[in-house]
Order: sequence, then structure tokens, then C-alpha cells
Amino acid sequence: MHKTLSQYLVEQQRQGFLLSEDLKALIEGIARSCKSIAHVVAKGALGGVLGNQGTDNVQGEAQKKMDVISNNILLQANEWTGHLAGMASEEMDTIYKIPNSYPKGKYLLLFDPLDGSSNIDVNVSIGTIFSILKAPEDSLNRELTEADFLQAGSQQVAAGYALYGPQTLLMLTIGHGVVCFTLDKDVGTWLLTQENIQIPTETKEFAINMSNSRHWDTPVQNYIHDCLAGTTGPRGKDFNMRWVASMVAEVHRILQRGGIFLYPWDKRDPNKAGKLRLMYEANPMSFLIEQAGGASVDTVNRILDIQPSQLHQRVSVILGSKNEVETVKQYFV
Ligand code: AHM
Ligand code: MG
Repeated sequence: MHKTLSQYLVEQQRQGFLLSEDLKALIEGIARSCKSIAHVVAKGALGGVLGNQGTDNVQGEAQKKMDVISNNILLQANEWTGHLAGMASEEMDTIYKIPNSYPKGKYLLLFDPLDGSSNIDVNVSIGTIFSILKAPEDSLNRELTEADFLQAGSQQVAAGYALYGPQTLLMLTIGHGVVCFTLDKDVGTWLLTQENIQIPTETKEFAINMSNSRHWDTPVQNYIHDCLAGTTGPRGKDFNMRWVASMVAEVHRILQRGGIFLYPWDKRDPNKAGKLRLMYEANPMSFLIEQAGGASVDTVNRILDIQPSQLHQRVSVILGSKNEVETVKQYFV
């Protein structure tokens, strides 16, 4: 018999892990939201949910209908519970304060409601990424501000993603390893299907958007060049490549069989920022990756140590099998 998500969380509490009643209920609430999103995603054209919404988000990207629906599902399912002080999302310009009609809680929830937007309309795996932080103590008695969210990824108390693929999965860490739940759609329950997930330290598989190669910085060009050189090159082995264009699918593959994922900044960007967002993409994924024995850096610095200065800050991401991430770092020194 598989354990349910609730049973897993209760057992974590009994084992003395730092998991308050509020945090437990918050995670269950997020999991319920992901179930609703999975339901909408699966309807596709039958639900009239494909295509563009006709609006742009704060990053200037065209919003898909499903981006907006997923965002609303997460807001509506979690605003009234009393566990949250506020929320922030890729799809909202600024923070979402809990309305005065509801009690305020002590946690902050950040999310990318539907990651892999370019894959929504083509029926390729997409997902929801989430990160949970504690609201600063003093913020509970005053107006919440954007600055309250600007905490390093190492402060996360839980993080995870739901993956809407051939199966609907929930990958979770509460800071004690990584576990995976599979949605049993017949009964609507998340069931524990993998525990103690560990990323192999070595790999022969990289994931990068090769179409950007002429724009990369020299260290990235050199690293990929050496991977492509195969058994007679400096790496002495043949590499395989994958690029799904959904970070959730990419990270999931790495959690299952190892690999390395790179979304580096490139020369088109004077700020050297990269594409992915620190607070609700890179941080939660880095937390999961490290909890599974992998590593995650911007180029040479640990992502979880970065002190954010903006809610929608972007960052270079290089994550995956520990020894391969170390190898890439050497190209930058
Ligand atoms: P999104 O949040 O707008 O969906 O963008 C993030 C996605 C990642 O999931 C993926 O790794 C990357 O963007 C794909 O980028 P590209 O379009 O360059 O392949
Ligand atoms: Mg995204």
C-alpha cells in the first residue's frame, strides 16, 4: 500500500522534523491546487483553455490562458486558509497580500503557476513550481512588502513541483530529502511512489538550448564543445543531449537518472542575468536538487546563497549531477 501525502507529512512530524501544523496544511493545500490545475491541463481543447490570453506578464511575455487559470487556482485555493501572509507569482507584477477578510498566517508562497509555457499548446510536459518561505516575524503586524519576500533560497522551508506529463507527479522537499507522489486520478489522492531520491554524481547527458550557442559566454561554449568532442575529446566520453523546454521535465529527468541542465546568461543580455527567475524557478529547483545530492550554481556561486534584490530577478542556472556541475565551474575560473 502506498502512503498518502497526508500520511507522509504526519509521519515526518512524528519523527520530529520541523513541520508545523500550518506548514503541513499549506503543503496539502498546494497539492490540492495542483490537482485542480492537472484537471484543467488534461481537458485542453475540450475545456477551451488552450491559446493566448491576450495579455503580457510583468516580464513582457505573452500569457497563455492556462497561465492565468493556474495562477487564479493557486490564489483562490490558498488565500483563505490562514497559513499565508502573502503570495508572489511569475504571472503577477507584485506581491499578493492576503485580503483583510481572511486571517494572516506566517508563511509566504511563491510560484510559477505553469512552467514551460511554450509547451502548453503542444501537449508536452509542463508543471507548477513552488517555494515556501517564512514571513519575517515583524511583518505579521504590519503591511507586507515585496522586501519581505527577498530571502535567499537557503531560507526555504519547503519546495517542490507538480509535473503534468504522462503521469501527474508531485516532487517535494521539506529539507529532509526528496520524495515523489503520483496522483491516483481514480480517487484523487497523491500517493508516495519514491523516497530518498538521489541523483547519480556522474553523467553523460546535458540539457541546453543549443540554438543560443553563438551568444554564449566563452566558458559555456568551451564546456559544450568538449562534451560534443566525444570519446577522443578532453572529456573522454560520448554525451547525449535532451531539451524539453520545460524546466520541470528537465529537472525531473535529472532527479531520476542524473544529468546537467544549463540556462546560462548570454551576450545579448548586458545584465548577465539569464532567463530563469531566481525566486520561484531557480531557488525551489536548487533546493530539490541539493536535497537529492546534486549541485546548483549560477556560474560559480551556489544559487541558494544568492541574496535576491528583486522579486522577478533572473539568474543563470547550472544544475544537476554534482561532479558534472563541478566540472562546468572549472571552465569559469
Ligand atoms: P516560462 O516560465 O515562461 O515557461 O519559461 C521558462 C522555461 C523553462 O521551463 C525552460 O527551461 C525554458 O524556459 C525554455 O526556454 P527556451 O524557450 O529558450 O527553450
Ligand atoms: Mg517558468
